[in-house]
Amino acid sequence: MHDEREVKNNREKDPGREITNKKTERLIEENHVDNKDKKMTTNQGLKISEDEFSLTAGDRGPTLMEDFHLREKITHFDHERIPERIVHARGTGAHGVFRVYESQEEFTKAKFLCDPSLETPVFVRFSTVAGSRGSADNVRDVRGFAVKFYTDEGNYDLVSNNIPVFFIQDAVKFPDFIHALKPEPHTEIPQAASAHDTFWDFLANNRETAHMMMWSMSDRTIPSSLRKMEGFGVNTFRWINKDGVSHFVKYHWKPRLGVHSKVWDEAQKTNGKDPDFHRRDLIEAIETGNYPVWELGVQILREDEEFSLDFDILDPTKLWPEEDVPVKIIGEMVLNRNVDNFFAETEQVAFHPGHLVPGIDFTNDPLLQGRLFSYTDTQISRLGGPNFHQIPINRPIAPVHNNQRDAMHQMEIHEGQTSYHKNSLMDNSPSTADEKEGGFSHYQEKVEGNVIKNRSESFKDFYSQARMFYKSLSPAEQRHMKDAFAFELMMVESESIRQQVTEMVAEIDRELAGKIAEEIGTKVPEGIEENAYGKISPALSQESTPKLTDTLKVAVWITDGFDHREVTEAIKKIKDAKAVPEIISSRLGEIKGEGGNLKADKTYLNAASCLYDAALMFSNKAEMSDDFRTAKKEFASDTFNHCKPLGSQCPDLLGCEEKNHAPGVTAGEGFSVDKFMDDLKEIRFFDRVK
Ligand code: HDE
Repeated sequence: MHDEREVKNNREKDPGREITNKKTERLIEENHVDNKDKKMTTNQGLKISEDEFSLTAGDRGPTLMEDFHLREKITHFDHERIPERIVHARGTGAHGVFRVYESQEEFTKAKFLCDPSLETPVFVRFSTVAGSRGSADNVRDVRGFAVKFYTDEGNYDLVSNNIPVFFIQDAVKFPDFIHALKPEPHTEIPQAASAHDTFWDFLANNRETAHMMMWSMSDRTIPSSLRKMEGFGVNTFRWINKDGVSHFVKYHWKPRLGVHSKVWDEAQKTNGKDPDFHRRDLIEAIETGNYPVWELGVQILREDEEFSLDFDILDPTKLWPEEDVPVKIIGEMVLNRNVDNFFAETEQVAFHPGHLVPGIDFTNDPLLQGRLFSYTDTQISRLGGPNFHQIPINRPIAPVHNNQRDAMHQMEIHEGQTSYHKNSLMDNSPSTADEKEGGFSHYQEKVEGNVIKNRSESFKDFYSQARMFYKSLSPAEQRHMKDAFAFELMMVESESIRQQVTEMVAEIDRELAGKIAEEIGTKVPEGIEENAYGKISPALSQESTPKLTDTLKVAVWITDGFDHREVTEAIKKIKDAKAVPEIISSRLGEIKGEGGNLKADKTYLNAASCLYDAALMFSNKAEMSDDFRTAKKEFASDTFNHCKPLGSQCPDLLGCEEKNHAPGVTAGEGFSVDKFMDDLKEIRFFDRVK
């Protein structure tokens, strides 16, 4: 509403840019440039007297080469773009802080995980995987969830996704997988979508993808907000305590607001109405002081428990069921500051799963090992050379001293005669640090075996956990998954691929395969036996997730002549529930009510149901255009079909009386704002639409 808006437009009062930490203070002190009230200069610091006209010989004569300002300005512009990320090109970032609740010294010596008094600055970048930098936010895709901790012992990067498993087991297949996922090479179609032949061809012919295929077709790949996604480290990591004892670790980020998703029709419409939906949602939440919060959780296994589960814990296509290995919540991350410059911060940030601190180490997970090579390598071409760690957003707050020198874009001036180890001229500086002094030492794992190019037998059960995931979902989630499969496969042109995928799904669940087959014209052949795995993991369903009304966006429709007391009371109730009302009407500006006026935030032309979490629609008191009526009906109908809470004073917006009494609807005669507020607490009514 207006008060929040005014805050938003006033940078001085914007809490989203006020809050600082050790890292952002440094960025502000050392790197921020403020142009306000300054004179314009060239890049050499020369003041410029004219920036509208090039230097020409005579009024209408030729432009002169000696106009160095023109040349410098255009040259810089010509080189403004850098290559986008090979994957995860589309993203958005924010600053924040992390704090551990209590010392984890029993498991790790990482200082930021052992000292609850320490506030560790973080930078987080969320992303989609497949699309280009300018693609839409609400595509069906895995989301990246990369966290850089600026610890006193150096940067630690936890480069996670919003899904706990991955498509492949070995990094050598990553280029193949990404080639299949990205737009097809002969047409560069489709953008940011997996619904095409090569993606599904890859899945059907690389069956290790079965588990992740199910997650991709689940509601997780159409999150309702970046603030409502879980994060998972995916790979199995290792923690080492000060006595050198190692544990296996899986990371989880749990959002305070719970895990929530859009429905597919809503996601597609959102891409049209607001392709920047997710980044806008995150920026606005931080700007209005609604800082997103996640808790960090870990699943921990002792070394002697390595073989205690019914799958290989080094296999990144497997998750550790929370019911078997509980998630221990150890700390909290709050995102409380938006970036000041998207390119300098979000685009140039460089994550790497190999950025470690003492107390954290790798395992032999073959996917992880391949990742360790890839990330630095790709930064070199993306960020123009090996000095990308000197770009402000990437600089650690811990001091950096070594003998690495020169290269493109070197920003440091290293003093002295020596740049080698060992030396006597500089007293052997910089010197190495032993463990007591904070030096990193690799975990001394005992390894033996023959050199082979093969995969362990223990990685070869592709279907059991895929089945467990499907069977753990609620009926509504299962229905959404079936619909997702059907949609994606309808977009696949090759009948053979559609058939192959149907057979692959039948290995997981014959009934699901049958339902999909019915919609896409394929058959489930006799002889395919579905997997017999019977385990269920209730934690995998989103149904039992926390449901909070905080920050839910509620569309409040009014027209001239509205009852001021009635509407303001409703708005107060929405605000009391910590939700965010926005007034929609026929025009911007003051809407004249009985007993007082209210300002409209949006009109029927630039508001759409897919951009809101619920709608409360008061009757039209004034004569309205046909366009307005149509838009209002469409808004109500989408709110209904997307299973969101709906309150409508008019009895006929939904087109039939039966719908007025559907779950989560209060409309017509029985219309009640209190009932609407109760419905809001449920967030969605998925069983409303079958
Ligand atoms: Fe990545 N991944 N990845 N990945 N990944 C990149 O690095 C790679 C994998 C993830 O916001 C790239 O800087 C390989 C799993 C995120 O900047 C690249 C393999 C997980 C981001 C790369 C994987 C991820 C990336 C592209 C398989 C979840 C975005 C740009 C062996 C745990 C980070 C870049 C950001 C980015 C390689 C698999 C997460 C090409 C080779 C599993 C969140 O280096």
